[in-house]
Amino acid sequence: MPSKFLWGSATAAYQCEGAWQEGGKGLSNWDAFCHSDKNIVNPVNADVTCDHYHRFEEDIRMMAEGGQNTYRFSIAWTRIIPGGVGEVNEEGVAFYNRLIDCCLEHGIEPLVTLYHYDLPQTLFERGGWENRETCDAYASYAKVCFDRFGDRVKLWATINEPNYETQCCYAVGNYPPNVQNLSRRWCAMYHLLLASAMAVRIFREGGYQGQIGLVSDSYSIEILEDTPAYREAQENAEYFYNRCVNDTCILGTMPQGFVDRIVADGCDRSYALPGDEDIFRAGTVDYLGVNAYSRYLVKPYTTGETCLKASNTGKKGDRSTAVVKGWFELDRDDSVPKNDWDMELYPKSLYNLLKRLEELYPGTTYYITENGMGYKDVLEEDGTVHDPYRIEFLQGFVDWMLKARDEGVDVRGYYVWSTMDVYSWINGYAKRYGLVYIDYDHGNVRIPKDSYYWYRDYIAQLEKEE
Ligand code: BGP
Repeated sequence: MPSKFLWGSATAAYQCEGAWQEGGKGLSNWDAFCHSDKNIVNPVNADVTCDHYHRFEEDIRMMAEGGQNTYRFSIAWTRIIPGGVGEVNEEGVAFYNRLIDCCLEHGIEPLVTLYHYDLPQTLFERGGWENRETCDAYASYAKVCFDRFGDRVKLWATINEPNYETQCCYAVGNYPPNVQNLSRRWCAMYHLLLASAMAVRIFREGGYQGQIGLVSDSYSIEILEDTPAYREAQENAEYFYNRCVNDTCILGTMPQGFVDRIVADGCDRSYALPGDEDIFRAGTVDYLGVNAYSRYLVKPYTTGETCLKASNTGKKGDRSTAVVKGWFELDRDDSVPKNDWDMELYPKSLYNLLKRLEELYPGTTYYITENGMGYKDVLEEDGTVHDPYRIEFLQGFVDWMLKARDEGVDVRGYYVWSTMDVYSWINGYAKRYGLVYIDYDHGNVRIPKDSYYWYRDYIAQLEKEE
């Protein structure tokens, strides 16, 4: 187990690997979606993207040279078991063996996510996460990964963002299968959480060494007025965005306050079977991975049907909004700066969140598994990329994270999203998060941004002080 604080960065398979039809890989739901006529917001795909599949050695070398000692990446299920269930694809196993070995050769601790949005298309066509069979398929796939990579990987994440993924897939409807139906969303989320618990149980029963957690997009839920109605909206939103996931994987039971609310909405919970409680209880995590981008500002529900909208165009005025009937609405504070995708730039949100998590789940271990800022970065003629806005953003989050740690929250690592520029779901390639710029038009050349050097120097400085 790493004893040092981990400083690194993160990616996900679909977003960075490319090589979508190489190495015996099967088709994923994102391959299919991005090639379909439903992909209308930014109709591009990640067939090649930054070509990490062929260039990971260069990327990992740059991470090491940038002072990073950990890399969070995800395994594409479709490379390991191309059909979702059945035959293991040895070429896929070999690829991740090379990737893991390369990390270790560079002194980089791998944190491996087993599932980050890309589901085998075969399973997607059978109902995806709405179908309980996907949980069993996932559990078998997880076991293959533990068996093949567990001798070297000591940090695992079961699932990336059960909240955000299902919100996009089944509430906003901008990710496949492009549905707007909260009951279906809760069913898919339930299965994601159950699958995670199954994998944790296999991990423990198999005696694999290391830590296993779940990565949760979690938010500081804030209000602008301190009234009973606002506080109630805040409580509802906390169930809606955070506690449905975090209580379940940390405490081993779905919170009653959440279950009561969705049942009151008429949600049919026949998918919750006897015996599941035992699986959840046996599947609690060693740590919570926190993907921290911003807070949610909420106010009391007023009127209208449930409607969630994400800002995906990068155009000013394209706003993220949410009305959840009977629960809350999103509020807005125009005095807080936002990026072109309507995301608040509010670093203190991480401190507020960690303090709140510590109240709810005292003594839990955390890794900040993602934190980053999307921006339309510019490559200058002299081949440099100046991103002072990102440095300011990241520095702010890191400072607030360290303050929470100094006050006793057990945070053990921090990952910038993303290691280099990658495909951004729905948003395409204009929205860049990387510490390293990818020149997509000129052979995917890698160009460290100012933030890359800032991060390198910052880590070195901290290590000197220790
Ligand atoms: C998280 C995802 C990442 C990444 C990031 C940035 O929700 O786990 O995969 O994409 O958000 O989001 P986006 O690319 O939508 O701007």
